[in-house]
This record gives sequence, structure tokens and C-alpha cells, in this order.
Amino acid sequence: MLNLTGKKALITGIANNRSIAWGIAQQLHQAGAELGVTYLPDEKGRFEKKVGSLVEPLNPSLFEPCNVQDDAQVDAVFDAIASKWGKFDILIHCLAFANKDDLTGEFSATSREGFKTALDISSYSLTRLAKSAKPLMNEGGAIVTLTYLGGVKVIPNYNVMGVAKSALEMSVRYLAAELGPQGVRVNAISAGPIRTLASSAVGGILDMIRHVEETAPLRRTVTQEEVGNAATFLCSPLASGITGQVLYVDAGYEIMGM
Ligand code: NAD
Ligand code: 0WE
Repeated sequence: MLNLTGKKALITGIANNRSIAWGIAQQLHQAGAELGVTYLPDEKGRFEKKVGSLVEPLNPSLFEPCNVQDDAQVDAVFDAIASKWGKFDILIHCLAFANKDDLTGEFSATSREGFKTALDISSYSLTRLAKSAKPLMNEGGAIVTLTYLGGVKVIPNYNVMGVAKSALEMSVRYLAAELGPQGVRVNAISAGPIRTLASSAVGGILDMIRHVEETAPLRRTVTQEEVGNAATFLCSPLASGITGQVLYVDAGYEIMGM
């Protein structure tokens, strides 16, 4: 069992009990980390209530709204960290969004606005969070983001999200090079398809999951818990020599050519 006692971890991207971020939060908590959680605020406060009661058993010492498109909200999160924690150790970036229209049909039909939205929320947000996190992160700290094979290979309908994940993966390398000298590592986990709020809204996800179950070396998909374990490893001293990498947690699917 990994021991992250005394480490402070900020986790973004929990929407419900199927979220990959929830799998990561549970594993980090189990390893002894102290958690801070952000949620996407909505007008009716539904997410605040839902995510709030979900994470309650993990006793987060911070629970803050954060729409990553809003600089003021991002600043407020790190102001809260500075006053509550001073410094912290772990940042989990586990969010993405593209307009639904842009996740189907011809890629060339992607609008300028749709492209901007997908890249802003799904790629730029990592750099924006890293910018604020940088002065507050302890030596030995780690940043982990979530990516998908669609950022490297063409996956039908992933479309503009593939471009966004490609930009995200390259951002990991630039951030790793910049933060390395202060002892902060930056890595990505490329997860295989998992049924979550985001993926379930995508047409044909069940067929894709069946394809992975038939093709991947392990003949199955991966779980949120397995992704959580890999994230905990990447955030731990066991991964002290690893930065700038994309770790595939996909039951081996990525190695297959046929
Ligand atoms: P999810 O719907 O549970 O999580 C997506 C999160 O993004 C939600 O919590 C949502 O609130 C948040 N979000 C969206 N727009 C935001 C904004 N403007 N500001 C702040 N937060 C915002 O789905 P998930 O599948 O757990 O997705 C988490 C990450 O995992 C994403 O980066 C996704 O691309 C990646 N991923 C998912 C799969 C999969 O098959 N589910 C596979 C590989 C990678
Ligand atoms: O990154 C993702 C999901 C990203 C996503 C999903 C949605 C659905 C609802 C981003 N934005 C939205 N916007 C919405 O309105 N995954 C890796 C899961 C996923 O999404 C796909 C996939 C897989 C796998 C889309 C097309 C093809 C495969």
C-alpha cells in the first residue's frame, strides 16, 4: 500500500460516483492524502449538493467551485489553498468538454467556437491550473491529467476532442520540462474507455467498450479504481523518476495493430 500521509491533493473533475476523478479521489484518500475538491458550479447548485455529499466521507479540507473557463474562479481556488494549506503536493486534472455536435459527424464541420471551447476546457485548463499551482507546490509534488488514445490515433467521432487531447499531451511535456527543476513532476494517464457521465453521452460508446473487450490483451476494459491506483502511483515517491510521460491504463489495447 502506498503511503501519501501528510500530502495535500487538489482534485478536479468529480461529477458523480462514476467519474474517473472519484476513483482517483478514493485511492488518494486510502493512501492517506488530505483532499481538496473542486466542482463545476451550475445555476441550481445541483453539482455542489451532489458532489458535496459524495465526497463528504473523504473529509475534504477544501470544497470549492471551479469552472476552468473563469480565471476568477481558478484564482479563488488557489487563494483558498494558499490560506488553508499554504503549500500543497498533488494536482489532479480530470476534466474535458466539447459541444455534443462536435463529437459526431465530419471533423471538418467543427466550428471556430466549438474548437475554442474544446481546447479551452480540455487542454488550456491544465496550463492555467499549473500556472497558479506552480508557486504553491512542494518539491516532490506531482500533477496528473487524463487523456485518451483519440489524441494520438483517429477514433471515429472523437473529432475535436482528439485535437484537444493531443494539445493536452504536449502541454504535459512542456509543463514537465518547466516544473522539473523545482522537483514537480507532470504526467498523463491515457485511460481506456470507461462508462462515465461524459462517455455515456456519446453515441456508440457501448459498441466501443465491446470492441475493447474483444481486442485488448486483457480482454476487458479498465475500472475507475485501476486508473485511481495508477494516478496514486504517479503521485507517489515510487514514480520519482517519471515525468513528462503518458501512461496507458487501457488493458493493453494501445499496443494492438489488428
Ligand atoms: P465525467 O463526466 O465524470 O468528468 C468530466 C468532468 O469535467 C465533470 O466533473 C465536469 O464537471 C468537468 N467539467 C466539464 N467542463 C468543465 C469546466 N468548464 N470547468 C470545470 N470542470 C468541467 O467523465 P470522465 O469520463 O470521468 O472524464 C474525466 C476525464 O477522463 C476527462 O479528461 C476525459 O477526457 C478523460 N477520459 C475519459 C475516458 C472515458 O472513457 N470515460 C477515457 C479516457 C480519458
Ligand atoms: O474524453 C472523453 C469524453 C469527452 C467528452 C464527452 C462529452 C459528452 C457530452 C467531452 N465533451 C462532451 N460533451 C458532451 O456534451 N472520453 C475519452 C470518452 C469518449 O468520448 C468519445 C469516445 C470516448 C471513448 C467520443 C467519441 C468517440 C469515443
